[in-house]
Amino acid sequence: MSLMTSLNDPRVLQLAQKVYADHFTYDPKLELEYDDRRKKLMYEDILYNISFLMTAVHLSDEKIFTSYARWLNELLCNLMPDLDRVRIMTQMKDHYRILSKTLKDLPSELLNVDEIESAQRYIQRAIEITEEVVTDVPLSDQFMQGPFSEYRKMYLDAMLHSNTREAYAVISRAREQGVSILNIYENILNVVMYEVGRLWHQSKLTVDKEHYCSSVTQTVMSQFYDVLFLQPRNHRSLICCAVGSELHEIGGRMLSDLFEYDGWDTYYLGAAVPQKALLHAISEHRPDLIALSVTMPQHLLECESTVRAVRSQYPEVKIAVGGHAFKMTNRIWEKWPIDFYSDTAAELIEWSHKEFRALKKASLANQHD
Ligand code: B12
Repeated sequence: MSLMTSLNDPRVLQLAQKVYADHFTYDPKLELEYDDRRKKLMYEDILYNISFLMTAVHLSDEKIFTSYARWLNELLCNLMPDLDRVRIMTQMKDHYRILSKTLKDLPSELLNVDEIESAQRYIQRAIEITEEVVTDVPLSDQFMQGPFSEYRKMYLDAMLHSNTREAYAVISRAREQGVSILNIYENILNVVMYEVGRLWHQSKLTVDKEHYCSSVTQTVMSQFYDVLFLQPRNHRSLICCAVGSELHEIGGRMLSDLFEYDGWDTYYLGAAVPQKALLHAISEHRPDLIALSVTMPQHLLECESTVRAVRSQYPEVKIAVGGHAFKMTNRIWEKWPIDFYSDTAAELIEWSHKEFRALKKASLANQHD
């Protein structure tokens, strides 16, 4: 009896047809996700998979099959960027399980007991590898290196596996192990979110996963609210918001939280705040400082207009701007009537200490004159 390694072998074709049909019965969602072209490719991939498995079994070399499993998974992630990596992992694991079940029913003249046993072992190993490679995406040096990189990896890994509890737990552990809120925000959550953006840009992450990571990060940040609002007050107040139709709101929230932790009374207005609404909030709260956050460059014009409106109506209020969009400009903020620009919330806090100490000194000196 010839070995079942050829793609044209009628026994391989029969096996592939059964695995293919069983998979659609097992997972009806595939019908929605796979058009005719994808179905054809899926069938071909099943044929290849069986052929690789049989080759590995006959040569007693597990790696032939498992390295192919790794390669195939990556290929599918690149070919189907509309599907989440976890969804592709699930499809592949289902495929291996269905293949495993189908092999068990094969007549013994096709594969002997030892061969079946090896095939099952290789399939099991392919399932494990498929689980591992969900997070097997090229990560940037900035993400991988330096302090807190272990926390970053664990946090991202949990989110890529859609494991909200674990993501929350990683940050709780960091907190218990003495990592400061500032470091958790700036050097763990912030850097991970930038990595999320990079992975999305490279089609390694779907839009729904990007939304999920944002939502998890906001939930995780809320675990600090017990201490944030219990700090001694410094009698300064801040309004922060994202301008225009800007939907990116995590940077502004982080900044507000860190100011709250520094003793300020903060009013975070969130994303997409109309200029009129901001001006109204200023008239109500009379803040010492406003911080405007911009992520997408197309909202910079609106930001400039807001800066000028605040400056003319409330000349005494200090204005700071920041966010990802400014990094993509030729220092545009230098042309605007603002008091401070920085890349990070921490630098603004540091600046505010000096600035408001100097203002306090000046006002005390005036009182004595
Ligand atoms: C999460 C995210 C989203 C979420 C936002 C959810 C939410 N509730 O906020 C969603 C899914 C909605 C989204 C949508 C979009 N996004 Co988006 N998104 C991101 C992502 C991955 C992370 C943003 C983030 O939270 N970062 C973490 C925070 C903490 O960082 P930060 O905002 O920069 O803030 C820090 C500092 O800048 C500073 N800071 C912030 N504000 C201020 C203010 C002051 C005064 C100071 C001093 C400091 C300061 O303090 C913070 C801590 O240090 C980024 C990647 C990235 N590079 O940022 C892409 C990214 C910004 N998005 C991008 C794009 C293209 C989009 C979309 C067009 C399409 C899409 N699906 O992604 C839409 C547009 C939405 C819109 N109309 O605004 C691109 C922008 C590319 C470009 N050249 O402009 C990025 C860079 C992804 C990428 N790598 O390509 N996105």
